[in-house]
Amino acid sequence: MALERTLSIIKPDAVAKNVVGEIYSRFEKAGLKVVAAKMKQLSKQEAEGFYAVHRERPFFGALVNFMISGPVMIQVLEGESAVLKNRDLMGATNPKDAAAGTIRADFADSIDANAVHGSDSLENAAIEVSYFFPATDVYAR
Ligand code: RTP
Ligand code: MG
Repeated sequence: MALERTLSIIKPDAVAKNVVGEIYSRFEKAGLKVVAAKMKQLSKQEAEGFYAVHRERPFFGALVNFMISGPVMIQVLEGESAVLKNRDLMGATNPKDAAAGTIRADFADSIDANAVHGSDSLENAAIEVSYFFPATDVYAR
């Protein structure tokens, strides 16, 4: 087990549903600490850059449009095996496939409006954290 950091985004649908606190509570109960956070309305360019790995996929335009449809809550989570732990808390990409008790099972409406983003590897976590936060805005706790 190793102390890791991962990037989490509470997407526009979940911010609009007013469940930011509910989702933070799940992070905290699982032993993940919020070590950086900000609410932000992403520009089209920022959303396209963030999801650039998916730019050739058929759902890219819909994904970008959804991510800029309202403000998002962006946070860095720190803890033992934080990358995998956050992915477990999130559940499967499509809420129809998400296990009971996961964030997506409880709060997501569809594969597009699926409540949360989480880095999928330690390598991508480092890239994604630095995409949104300068090192001085991430607080060791
Ligand atoms: P995320 O990056 O947002 O944490 O989601 P993920 O790893 O579970 O899924 P990923 O494959 O990275 O896809 C990114 C987002 O694109 C949308 N998507 N739509 N229509 C489709 O087949 C499809 N596949 C993916 C989802 O909103 C997903 O969260
Ligand atoms: Mg992903």
